[in-house]
Amino acid sequence: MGENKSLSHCLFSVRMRAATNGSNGKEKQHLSGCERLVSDDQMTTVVQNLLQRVLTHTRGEADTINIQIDKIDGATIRLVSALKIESLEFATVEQAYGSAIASLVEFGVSKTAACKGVELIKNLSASMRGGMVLDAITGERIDSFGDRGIRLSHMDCENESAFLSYLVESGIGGEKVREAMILASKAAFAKNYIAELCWSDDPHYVTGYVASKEIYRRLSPMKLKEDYIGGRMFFVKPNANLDDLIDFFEHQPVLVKTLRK
Ligand code: PML
Repeated sequence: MGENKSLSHCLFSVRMRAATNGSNGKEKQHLSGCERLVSDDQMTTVVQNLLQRVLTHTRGEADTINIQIDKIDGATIRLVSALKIESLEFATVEQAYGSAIASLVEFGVSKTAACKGVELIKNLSASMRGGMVLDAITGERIDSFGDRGIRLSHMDCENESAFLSYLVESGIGGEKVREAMILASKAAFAKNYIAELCWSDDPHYVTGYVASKEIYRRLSPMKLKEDYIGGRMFFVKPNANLDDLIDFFEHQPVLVKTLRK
């Protein structure tokens, strides 16, 4: 599982968000976001790549694109291990939900909480920008951030080519899974974390996942094509301190490493 080492050199957190601004009768809406933790010599290329991504995402045309760059002291960055990847395919969404619930129970979530979790995402009326936090035993939602949820930030892989090789060797690839794996590996390192459940808001992307402190288990299909609603939730121990969790998720810089370079 994770490690608690730090880096000697500083990095830069590059974050980009695209949104509609609510003008011309349109709804004000978050469209997409992406981020990296990179060295200064990679910054220009990374900004260009992220801009290309937010300009070509599938959720509509952006009115506003925000780019934020912050210097990160290497001594504050923690290195954590990438989760082990598994992939399961199902004939129907219902079978995938059943498997998600069984996996969550295997990871330590109660059946009640696992079922509530699936229902909560299924019944969302709009996609969430971040994740909900649920008590892993009672299934009660313990954050009060509504549709926004809690966003994970300040994370990346430690070595891009090693990380991409790790994904390819696991039979997968692409930006979505790259980002989801980094996010899930960071989240798994949080104190009092038990598991995560997620599926995408991308109408063309039907694979979702459940994760534990060790495993990233991909499940497909977790929704039907053309469905614009997705969400994410974290199941935590009943005694988890929400402020500590939010602080770790939002502010702790983390690099995810694979075993080989
Ligand atoms: C998202 O779009 O944020 C969720 C991506 C889920 C990726 C699942 C996978 O392919 O492993």
